[in-house]
Amino acid sequence: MKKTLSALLVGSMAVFLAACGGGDNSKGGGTTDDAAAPAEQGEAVTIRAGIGLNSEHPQFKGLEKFKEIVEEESNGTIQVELYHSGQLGDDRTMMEALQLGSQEVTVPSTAPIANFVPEFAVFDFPFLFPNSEVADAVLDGEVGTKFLDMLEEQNLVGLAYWENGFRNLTNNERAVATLEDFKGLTIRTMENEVHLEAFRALGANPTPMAFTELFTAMQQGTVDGQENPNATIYLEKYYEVQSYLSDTRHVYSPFVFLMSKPFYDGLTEEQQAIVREAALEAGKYQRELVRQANEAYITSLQEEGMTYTEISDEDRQEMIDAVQPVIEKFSERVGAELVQEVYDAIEAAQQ
Ligand code: TK8
Repeated sequence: MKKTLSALLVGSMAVFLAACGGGDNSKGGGTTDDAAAPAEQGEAVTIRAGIGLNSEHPQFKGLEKFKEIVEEESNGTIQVELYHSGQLGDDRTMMEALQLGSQEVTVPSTAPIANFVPEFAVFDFPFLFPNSEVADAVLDGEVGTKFLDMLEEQNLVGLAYWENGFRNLTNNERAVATLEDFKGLTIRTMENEVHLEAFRALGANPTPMAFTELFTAMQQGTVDGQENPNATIYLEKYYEVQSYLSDTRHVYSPFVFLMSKPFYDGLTEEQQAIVREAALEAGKYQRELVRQANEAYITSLQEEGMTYTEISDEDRQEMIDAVQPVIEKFSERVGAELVQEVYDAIEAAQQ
């Protein structure tokens, strides 16, 4: 399928270039010393970008923006195909496909990335980022770049941070307002040890599960609840199977725009610059959309019948205290120095 497609694209490129009076569509490779426009270098390539969320989510809108920029800037020599709702698999499967070069782009949360690069666990420390602006400053700054660089060893290229957002708890048992209220709730978590242990420390009974299986698990009552940003809760229609929403904001979830390294390495330098720029540019747009959505859907979710519970500062502090041992344990695993760099960057961003 892929071969046929790219053969077709190369074919039509040859026709296009001949019509333009060009003629050199020799294979690009990693570098080129040809100063011609991108459309005249390298062979036409296709990026298949897949995510777990559906096509209404700002994450998909961000991918549409990425597609628009890339196809325009490359004069169509880079085509982008978009897949949503886990059409290409769950986060882990898609990341593995990127490693092998059988898929080009995916945009997972940092949580599943920690199974590939353990240091990423730090970004899922509960209550780490105070707000999105601080997260932007840290992730877009030196510290964030340092983590993106670690992905290369795993055959992945991290092009940009996007935003999933602050995660909130939903469940079917009770309005969760206090630490006590977590007790015994069976909560689906992402496949990440920090999340697992944090929910255990809060007194819940966490069950790690791929996102693609979550709706059915809630519907069938396999789990009492889950946690995700409001945009996901609303756009995935979790209100149809969940009654209570709590403003726990227990962790900020960054998204990372990942590209297959074998694919990236095969692009010309100009093509690499185009996808890099586009991932950042589309990310700015995506962050704006998702922030508005996460805020606006608080009302929408109540209109859909969910009971909304705010958490008092005092109760939140009890939750923060409860997960402290988990943060200490994983700080050791990540490396105290690296964790300190993250804390320092957070502090610097708040000045
Ligand atoms: C979508 C996931 C999802 C994440 C989760 O593929 O698994 O709960 O928040 O949005 O990345």
